Amino acid sequence: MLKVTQETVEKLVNDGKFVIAIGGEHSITNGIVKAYKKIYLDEKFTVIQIDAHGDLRYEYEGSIYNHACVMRRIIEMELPTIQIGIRAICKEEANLIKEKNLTVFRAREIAIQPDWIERAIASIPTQRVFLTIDLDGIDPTLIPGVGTPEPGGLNWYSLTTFLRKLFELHEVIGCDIMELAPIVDSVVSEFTAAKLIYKLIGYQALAQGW
Ligand SMILES: [Mn+2]
Repeated sequence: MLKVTQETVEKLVNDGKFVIAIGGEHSITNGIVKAYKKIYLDEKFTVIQIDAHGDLRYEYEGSIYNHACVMRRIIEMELPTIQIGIRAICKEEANLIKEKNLTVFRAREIAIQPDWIERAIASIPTQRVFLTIDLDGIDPTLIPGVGTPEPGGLNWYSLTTFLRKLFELHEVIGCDIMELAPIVDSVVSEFTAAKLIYKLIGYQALAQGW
């Protein structure tokens, strides 16, 4: 499945499309990022992850392609990462963050330090970025329909202000929005996710002068 995802994204990007992938289990991001890694070869890009969880475990529930491992696979691809909105990590992940000196903007820090946006933008080491949004990074009162909700998280204006700046100041080569798990009799999560995609299209259009 990851291979098919990779080939599909590669084809779309090579056709000149700007891809916004939607899902789905967060491990899908592995296939998508591999496509960009192949297209951009040795030109580095940073993977910016908005997420409640570190997703840095080596393996989870018997698979190295579990949603809890997606960023570990990306670090193995030797791409720089910035993690934003994190508020749930295990010991293994905390150790890896220390050992590899990974850049993490925790949800609590985001809530109380409004200058996090400037600091996060300034911490990006490359001009090109790939953006992966796990919807559980956002406050679950805005998007309750996710697989693993966590209290806290980014609010709408904090998130969109950051994203707007990111698209303005960096070249976003692609993005994905993952982990939507609809709730019966509510469209709040789907609507917010759709609105977020609409925003991303707008930011890219502004940045690229479409
Ligand atoms: Mn995730």
